[in-house]
Amino acid sequence: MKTLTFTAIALAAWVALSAANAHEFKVGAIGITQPYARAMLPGAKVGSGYLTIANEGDTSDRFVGATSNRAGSIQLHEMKIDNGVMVMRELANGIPLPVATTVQLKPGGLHLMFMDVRQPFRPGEEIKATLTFEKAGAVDVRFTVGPPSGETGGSKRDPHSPHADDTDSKTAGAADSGTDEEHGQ
Ligand SMILES: [Cu+2]
Repeated sequence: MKTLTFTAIALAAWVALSAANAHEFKVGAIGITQPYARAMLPGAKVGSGYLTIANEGDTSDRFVGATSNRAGSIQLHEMKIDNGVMVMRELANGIPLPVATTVQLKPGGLHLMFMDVRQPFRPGEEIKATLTFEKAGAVDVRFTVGPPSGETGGSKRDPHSPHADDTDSKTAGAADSGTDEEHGQ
């Protein structure tokens, strides 16, 4: 009797745990967890989005693109340190998803770039988007809008707003720097 109760509790706990770990979105062998985007400043035209992609299939796949009614286009970007300088580039060939790997798009690394955004993302909003994978196909997801950049600290030098420092110094550090977030290459 005691054992049975224990088993029931363990099972309940396990079910709760697997629900928490479950992928929020799935297409074929591709599981997508926790898509989130950053809130944007008023007037900003470019927003960034992040998510975790797991390939649980037995063939490699590739994340090739995304679309959203909230953006003119969405680019796949990579940010990395090159010769001590943070640089960003568009990944025209998409992001490879080898067999049995999980790829994280996160601040400071791979990310989605929402271009030509007409209505800046606000905290708490959900941004609908469609992600496309070379083999698995397309899947609709929702990006939850979290706080603006800097939530983990250390993002002061985000190259998405390369002119932020200039703007700040010219306007003597006004609260709303209204960066135009120029996004060359
Ligand atoms: Cu970018």
